[in-house]
Amino acid sequence: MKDLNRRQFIQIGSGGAAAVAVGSGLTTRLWGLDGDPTPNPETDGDRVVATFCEMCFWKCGVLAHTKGGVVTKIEGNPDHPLSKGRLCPRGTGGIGLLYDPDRLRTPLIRKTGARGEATFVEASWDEALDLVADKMKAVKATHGAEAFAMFNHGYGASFFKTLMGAYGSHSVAAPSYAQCRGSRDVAIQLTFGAPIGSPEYLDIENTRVLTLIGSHLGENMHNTQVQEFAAMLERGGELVVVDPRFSTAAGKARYWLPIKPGTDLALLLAWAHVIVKEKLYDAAFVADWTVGFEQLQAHLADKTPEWAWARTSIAPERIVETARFIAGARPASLVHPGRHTSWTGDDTQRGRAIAILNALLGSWGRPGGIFLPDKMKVPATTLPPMPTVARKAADTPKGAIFPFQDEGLAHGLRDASIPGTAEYDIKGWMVYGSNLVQSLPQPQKTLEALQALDFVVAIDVLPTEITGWADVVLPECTYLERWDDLAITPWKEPFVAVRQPAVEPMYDSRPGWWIAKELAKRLGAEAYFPWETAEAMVKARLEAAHLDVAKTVATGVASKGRAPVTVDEGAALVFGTPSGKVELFSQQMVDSGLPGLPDYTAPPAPAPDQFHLLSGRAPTHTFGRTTNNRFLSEVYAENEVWLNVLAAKELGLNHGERVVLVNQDGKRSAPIRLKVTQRIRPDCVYMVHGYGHTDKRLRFAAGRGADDQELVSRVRIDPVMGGTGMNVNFVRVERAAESA
Ligand SMILES: Nc1nc2c(c(=O)[nH]1)N[C@H]1C(S)=C(S)[C@@H](COP(=O)(O)OP(=O)(O)OC[C@H]3O[C@@H](n4cnc5c(=O)[nH]c(N)nc54)[C@H](O)[C@@H]3O)O[C@H]1N2
Ligand SMILES: Nc1nc2c(c(=O)[nH]1)N[C@H]1C(S)=C(S)[C@@H](COP(=O)(O)OP(=O)(O)OC[C@H]3O[C@@H](n4cnc5c(=O)[nH]c(N)nc54)[C@H](O)[C@@H]3O)O[C@H]1N2
Ligand code: SF4
Ligand SMILES: [Mo]
Repeated sequence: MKDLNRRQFIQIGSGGAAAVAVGSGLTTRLWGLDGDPTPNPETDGDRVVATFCEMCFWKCGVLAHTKGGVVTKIEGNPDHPLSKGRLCPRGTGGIGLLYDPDRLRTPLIRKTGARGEATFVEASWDEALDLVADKMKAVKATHGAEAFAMFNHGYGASFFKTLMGAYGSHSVAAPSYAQCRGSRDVAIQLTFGAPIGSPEYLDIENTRVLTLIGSHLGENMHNTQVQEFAAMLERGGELVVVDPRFSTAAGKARYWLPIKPGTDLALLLAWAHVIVKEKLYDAAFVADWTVGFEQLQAHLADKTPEWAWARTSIAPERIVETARFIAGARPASLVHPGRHTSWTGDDTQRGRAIAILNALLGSWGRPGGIFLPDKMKVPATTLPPMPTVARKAADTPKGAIFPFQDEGLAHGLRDASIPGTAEYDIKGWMVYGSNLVQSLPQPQKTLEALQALDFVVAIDVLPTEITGWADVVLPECTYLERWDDLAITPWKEPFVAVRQPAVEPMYDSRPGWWIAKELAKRLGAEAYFPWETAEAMVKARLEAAHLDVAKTVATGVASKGRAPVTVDEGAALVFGTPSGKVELFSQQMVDSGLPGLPDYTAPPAPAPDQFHLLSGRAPTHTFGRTTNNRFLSEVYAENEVWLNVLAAKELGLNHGERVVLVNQDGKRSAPIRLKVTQRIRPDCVYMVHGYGHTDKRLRFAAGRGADDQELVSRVRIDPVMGGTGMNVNFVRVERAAESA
């Protein structure tokens, strides 16, 4: 298909309106229909709306400039603590989503053909909502409400969670738990008895030594962290990067440790060994605030740098040197807990080792470490009590228990939709803002489940793969066209932020609140949506919190200013663990039949002709969410697979040619361009996740690059919380047929 040029795109997107300007973090351009390339700050916007971003989940405050009913520019809100006036490129590129010519425009109903053949007809909202409600009632009557599952990602999901609760189902899960941050969250909770937060409570700007172990800040663009990271480096802060790949951050690091994938736990234990043996730890913090130091010391006795060397391939003297370097900066020495940590199945234990290191460094509650956030008090909305659900959720396999699982498992609900595998079968899905076909491992199971279900409804903004598998597609308007619930964020300066529309919903798309309330009406649950609009709800909540409604809506944010968030400022240390202390040794884990201290087990290894398959992020994209965004794709339109020069030479493959990856189970990727580089270990390949879209309605992204998920046919399950370790797949690299 011929790509639309920019001018056509703008014509389609804005219905011929005057001008669309995009200022990106990288370049600032104005694309006027009259061809005028000069931005004019005086006349750029005639209205500025303060709202928050949804291009990823960080929720930065944005100012959307509009003119003549068209969003012309998106900037960072200077009053918002997460953006401080700046956005990442994806945030500024939100215009490319709003005016994406491929947006879902009207409700769709599958009329003919099998599910997945995408033979839809346009429908009215009444028709579509009636059908969804009828199907939900039918599942409830025959199988129980809990046999209807909901998958979600993103802030707008809150209304649909309420809807599911009111309907009587607790079968609710997000891939952003078991496929993302769940293991890390549980590890921090087990050790410190407190959450790490999202946004994480990391005082990076004051850190003296930041250790990134598989956390690729700079490519992972979480705005506040990247800003603080830059400030920290400017101030002379130092960086230790542990990554099999020479990441953007590695380029700025004092030490880059190209670790063998899946062996982080060995390095973490060896670092702790050195820090304990050489008495480099914060002895006062350990004595006053931790339990289990003796057990830890005994556990670490044989985890020597030499022991770790054999496992990680990092030389012992490097391990000793970096341990001393890291400890030398304590307590302003932070080992970043990461975010996406569903890697090898021992991920909660890996997270525990990171938590233990931070405890040894005394960085909890200290400047440059992990701060103790404060939160604004906004009374919770009073709703009628939710109906109780008799059966436990079906998200774990028959008989299985993950003792510290504290959210739903998305892959588990998927598996339970394949008849006969769980305590009871899941029969219907509601999918909000989650492209399960690309985001869940073992995609063959996702397709199997999708074929077995009685009913699937997808609520989305774009025709991504999951919508092609639905029976009914409900087009939500984008975040720039709707009110959502207040964001109440615990932070250094606690704040509440308002999401409100910059422009009216385009086409026949509707806000999530309206969709959820209309469904609730049809399901006899309207009492759970007591306001006419989300706007009325937001304003009522602001009033209940005694905040100035007009001012908060105008500025997009209300804060009560900085609270004491470190011990040095007078904040108190409180640990919500059973012992009330930091649990270096975890009795709770032992009581659940798990090791009380992180035990290293060797990860599965590739065959001699295979490579570890690793994935990550591109700075200008939020995985598959933005790969159809024409503005953002100007920078990185297609992913590539990184392969070390030596390996490429051995295979006779050249930079730039197309290859296919074939995994241990014979699964093949789409053709993908080869990037031959010295910046990765010779036993690994790396690609950015979120490419290789297959739905042709994504006219820009379809067929560009490859989807790593097609190669994730194996997982290793984390016994602590049920997460899916996905970095246990190995691939061969073959020349693609067409370029052979
Ligand atoms: N192989 C592999 N798998 C992974 C990862 C990986 O790196 N590799 N990463 C994992 C991680 S870290 C995560 S967090 C998960 C995320 O995976 P998902 O839960 O699937 O989340 P997204 O990819 O953000 O979902 C994108 C969907 O939301 C839609 N959308 C965007 N904005 C809106 C909106 O305002 N309203 C509605 N209704 N829909 C909207 C998009 O069009 C798209 O269909 O994937 C995980 N899966
Ligand atoms: N621009 C942008 N930013 C994003 C996102 C996005 O899509 N785009 N997504 C957001 C989301 S939802 C999440 S969860 C985060 C994810 O971002 P991160 O928390 O940083 O996690 P990953 O993407 O898993 O990290 C990938 C890095 O780990 C390295 N790695 C792979 N295997 C190993 C290993 O065994 N050991 C070590 N030490 N390193 C290894 C890879 O080479 C890569 O550099 O990013 C967030 N920020
Ligand atoms: S980090 Fe970027 S994409 Fe995410 S909310 Fe902030 S500006 Fe938006
Ligand atoms: Mo994530």
